[in-house]
Amino acid sequence: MLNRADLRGRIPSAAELRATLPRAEVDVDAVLHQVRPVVDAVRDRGVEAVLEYTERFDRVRPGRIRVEPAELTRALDELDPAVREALEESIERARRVHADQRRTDVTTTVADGGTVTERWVPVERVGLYAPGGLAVYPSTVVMNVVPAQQAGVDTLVVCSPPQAEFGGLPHPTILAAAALLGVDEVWAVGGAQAVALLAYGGTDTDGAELTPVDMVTGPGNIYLTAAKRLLRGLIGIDSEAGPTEIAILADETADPGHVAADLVSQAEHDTLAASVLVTTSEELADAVDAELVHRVKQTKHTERVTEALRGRQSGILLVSTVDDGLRVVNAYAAEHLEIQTADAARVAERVRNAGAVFVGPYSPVSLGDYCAGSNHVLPTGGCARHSSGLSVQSFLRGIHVVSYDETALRAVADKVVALADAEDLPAHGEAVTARFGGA
Ligand code: HSO
Ligand code: ZN
Repeated sequence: MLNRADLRGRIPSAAELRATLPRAEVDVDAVLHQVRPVVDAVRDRGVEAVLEYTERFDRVRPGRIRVEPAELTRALDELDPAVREALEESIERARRVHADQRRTDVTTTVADGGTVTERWVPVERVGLYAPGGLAVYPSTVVMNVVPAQQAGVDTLVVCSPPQAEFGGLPHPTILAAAALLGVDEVWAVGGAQAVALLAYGGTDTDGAELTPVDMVTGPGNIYLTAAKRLLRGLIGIDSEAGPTEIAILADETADPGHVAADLVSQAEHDTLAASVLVTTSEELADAVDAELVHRVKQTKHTERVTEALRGRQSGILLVSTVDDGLRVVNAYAAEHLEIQTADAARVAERVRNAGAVFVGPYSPVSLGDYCAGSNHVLPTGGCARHSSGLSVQSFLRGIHVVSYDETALRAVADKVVALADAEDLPAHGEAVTARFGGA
């Protein structure tokens, strides 16, 4: 049921690969003109504008949008105990991995009396967007909040769209996840208006204040992404998340049932999701295809999965050797890459471009989505060639602290002057020589 391309016997160029396996395209620029008035209205009229857009887009008009602490507690009390336990496990594992990402300040003595210290300072206020509607992902709340908390971010604000069926509150699982994580500032606001409110701040109908944040992370639809693009600079943003992708590099030792199950698992997210199998074995390809037919029939979201698997962005690529397969997956730079080959750990060491790598038959992507301890906010659309997933580092800034004494400055003064003169910026040099009796 997947498209197939035969690349055996020749190594495709990167351009050829891109043509063979096109990526789903989401044209964010096309909606910027629709989003700009929303952002401007929230900047100019605050919560009043937020409520108007909420009524229009979410078809609900909450009396106030700041969620009361009691509502968070209630959502947690009413959470299914099995889900609570699973979320607790997910949080605990993610905390362990992300705690190890914390950075320590480093001081380098550059010259006698001259040091540069790199101080790692967390962002002060961060807004996290949690979508509502079809994609209610408490796991994504975990994956955004945990690294921010481990980085030492002072204040986290969660925004999630109000839902008419929950009395104008965000989805209760989102509230419960926030409560479990110890986030107590939650606002019932969604879409572009949420990003604008986070960026500009505002006052609720009952006087509660949302102080502007420094950075906004979290996934959302094209309008949310457009708002982030418009506000980038005023606020920091995470990378733009496109449709999810799974690539599997497999040889004849892989279990076709597992491979098919994993391809379906990510196709379930979105009709534009990409499920790609790169394999040296035609028998495996045939067996996976046969398994897919059964699985797709049985799975809950048959239509969505079928559309994703049949899309131009999904397919099977046959390659001659695992080495060629590595070339292909490195060129593709998938958000998620599974290695299901003999000696998978050795093959995985040679992966250069991927958001996250899942090694061997017992490390499926869905483990990473929830409970591996790794982060599931990962670069899509080939951005894994130059970017990493969300981590503690995403919420830190490295500030260079320069401290030279008189002797150290004097020792290097002529070099500063030479470079300043070479750039025709003599006042730069004079700022140094002025300290030593010069002009
Ligand atoms: N696979 C998605 C994350 C996710 N999966 C959330 C389930 N819930 C993008 O990495
Ligand atoms: Zn997923």
